[in-house]
Amino acid sequence: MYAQALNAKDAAPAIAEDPVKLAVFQARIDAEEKIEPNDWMPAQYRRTLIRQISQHAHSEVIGMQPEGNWVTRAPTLARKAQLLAKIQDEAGHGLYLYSAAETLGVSREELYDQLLSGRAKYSSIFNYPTLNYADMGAIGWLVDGAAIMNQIPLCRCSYGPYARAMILVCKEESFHQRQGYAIMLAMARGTAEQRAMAQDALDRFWWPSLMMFGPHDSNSVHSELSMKWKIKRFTNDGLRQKFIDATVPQAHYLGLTIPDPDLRFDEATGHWEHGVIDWDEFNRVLAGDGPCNRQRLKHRRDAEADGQWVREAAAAYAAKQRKAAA
Ligand code: FAQ
Repeated sequence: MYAQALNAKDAAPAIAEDPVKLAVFQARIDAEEKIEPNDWMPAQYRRTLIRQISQHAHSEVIGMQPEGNWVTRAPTLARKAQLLAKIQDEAGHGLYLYSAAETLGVSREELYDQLLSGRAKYSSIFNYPTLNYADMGAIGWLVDGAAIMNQIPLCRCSYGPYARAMILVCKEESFHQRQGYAIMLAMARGTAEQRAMAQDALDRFWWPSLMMFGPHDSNSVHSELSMKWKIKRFTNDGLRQKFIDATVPQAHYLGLTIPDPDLRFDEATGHWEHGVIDWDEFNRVLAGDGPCNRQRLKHRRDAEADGQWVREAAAAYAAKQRKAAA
């Protein structure tokens, strides 16, 4: 019942738009003008943005859970404080992104409802468990690393509020990536046991991180239109390749092994060629059947229910203040 929707089944049918307005809109996009909330835009542009921005916001919110588990277990006070600050940043990104989505005429409550009912997707990566502290390093290094690779081009997204939100988000994600790499470096240079933990974290997070970039281009439902409208600037495979090219040398520097026997550097193209991604696993996770999907949504729903009295108290207090001021 609460499985994440597999395809764009919630998408409304295409609306026939005024061809003149559409041509003017496309010309503005082609001229690299930003589209702002009160500007005319095709219904499908609006829908695509609401879908992508809200999925992004949900990812930030659910993405706090795998790390939240480790705040009390991080090895030193400094490590706990760093992890807590990172998680707090993610909450901020979620709120910022919900605000950007609201500029498109959808309410935050509606978006929350889509998440809690399981109708909305969030990034597949957050349905994997975090089993040891090195996972905090791997998440910062790989998950934030993949997030930045995907989000730097979004700073040039044609929709103004989303593009501007991405500037702050990317700055913070870069910091997260570095703190994650610093954890990996400390562990890779530590005891044999710590090195083994770092390798184990890389082994478990490598392939799910590659899946963050979305399906193979040939199966990407939205890429063509999103590229035409400059919501996306690169295809899923294009960004995945950039991430691999940037990350493999970083793994070598750590002295760790990427868990892909087919990984090889192609001198001719200058790219690292990778093995086959397990798309069945990706589709299973998207369909709600990953290792932690149920746990993540249950936790989120419980938190929402636990916070109900706070929202009610705040609303009652605001009503009292209004009455007193009247
Ligand atoms: N997981 O046609 P496409 C972070 C869905 S933030 C789940 O290629 P599109 C920060 C896709 O939505 C991470 N679903 O779709 C952090 C679509 O479903 P729909 C999140 C996925 O939109 C770090 C269907 O498959 N980042 O990590 C995934 O053109 C550490 C067909 O796919 C963003 O959201 C997936 N991996 O391209 C927090 C960035 N991939 O709606 C805590 C913004 C695809 O038709 C700790 N989003 N799907 O039912 C994007 O750039 C794009 O939406 C893509 C997908 C590239 C994710």
